[in-house]
Amino acid sequence: MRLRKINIIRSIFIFIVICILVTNIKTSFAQAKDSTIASITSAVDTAAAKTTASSVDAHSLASETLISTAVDTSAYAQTALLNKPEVDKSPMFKSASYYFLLFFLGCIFIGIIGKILKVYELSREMQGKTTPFDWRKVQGILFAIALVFGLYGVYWCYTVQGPMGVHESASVHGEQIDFMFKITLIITTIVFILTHILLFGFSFKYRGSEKKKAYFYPHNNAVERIWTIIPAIVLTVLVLLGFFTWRSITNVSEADQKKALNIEVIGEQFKWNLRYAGNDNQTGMRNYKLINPTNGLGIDFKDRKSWDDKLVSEIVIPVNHPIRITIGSKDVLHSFYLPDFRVQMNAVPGMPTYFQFTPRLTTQQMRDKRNNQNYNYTLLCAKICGAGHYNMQAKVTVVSEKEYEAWIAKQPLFYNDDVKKELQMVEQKKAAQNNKVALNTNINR
Ligand SMILES: [Cu+2]
Repeated sequence: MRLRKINIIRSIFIFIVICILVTNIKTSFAQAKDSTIASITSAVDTAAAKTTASSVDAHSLASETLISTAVDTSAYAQTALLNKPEVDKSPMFKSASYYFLLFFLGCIFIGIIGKILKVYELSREMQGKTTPFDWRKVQGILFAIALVFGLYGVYWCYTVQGPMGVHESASVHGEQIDFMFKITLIITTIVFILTHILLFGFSFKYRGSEKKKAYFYPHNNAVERIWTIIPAIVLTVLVLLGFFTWRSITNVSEADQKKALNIEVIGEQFKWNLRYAGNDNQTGMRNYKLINPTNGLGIDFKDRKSWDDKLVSEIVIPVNHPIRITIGSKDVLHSFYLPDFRVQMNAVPGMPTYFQFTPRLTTQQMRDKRNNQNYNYTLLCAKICGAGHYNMQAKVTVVSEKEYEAWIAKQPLFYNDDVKKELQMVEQKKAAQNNKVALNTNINR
């Protein structure tokens, strides 16, 4: 009975493996086909780009490292096509079943080696010879190797990956967040190194052998206290530090809110809509029912506050001036993310969120600090919101107060005569349609 059960389970398992194999082969074929098509297309595109590139000043386009919002997406696509011929990366992306199979094959390989060694040992035992492998010794040595590799890994992360990590914060509150990160990193590094040495070092030093006998040591209250109380204190300190830091960043008094420059940022698949509040420093109301091709954000123009609002394609903000961002979304969850300023807040449909921060370094100052005259601050989306998520970005420039004033004065009002006319036409159309419907229903009665 038991044997039958095992046989059934084995057959089901083999069936699943065969199914995965078949699907994997199919997807591999499809990928191969896609990559051939992609490489042909990219080859054709590159050839076309080469012919047109001579007429375009390619150098000036290359210096444009970031093009903001979907308004410029088509231009961006063209720029990318002209300057950077698409590298065919399709063979790099494999399906999940590929990695599952790879793991499965690895396990089988290790299993087979193990079985061969076992058979070898058994045959030696049958011949009355001792086994050549002392597994306890082998495992002890493996622990020692893990100890050395683990410690080298820490060194490698700090020396190679460290410099690639986050650089100086460009906002005032960002320094508090960086301090928290550093404290957490120092504590966790010390704990990791100590526990790593103890865990693997002891496993190596006290590895089993014929000569040693283990000492039975089931419990020690003092040790239990030490490894419970110390982590509890450390974690409490870290959590409280995080809690108070976050409160100090997000709990802004009403007086301080009034001092800030108001900007509204609305996420949409796949662009950021940016609205400046104008002279009154208050953005007008929005209503999703008012959304139409002319009024993509559904701004309510009955609200006078909206009359001086300005829709722009990039964020320009004055240095050392508090900025208050009202964040929203038209469709799915997005996340307003300014890595340089340590600002991140979800953009939630139907629920405005806020983030107030003060930039402390202008774009030029950051360029000088980073020794890169092409560096730009960037607004990104930190939620995987769909296929075009990667391109949901906008340029952010921090300038002096004077430069900001000059820039904002140049930006046109959204509620201009053309928009007024278009909106009037939309209203008239709606009214005419409503009248028609009312007339039809009356006739039908
Ligand atoms: Cu997004």
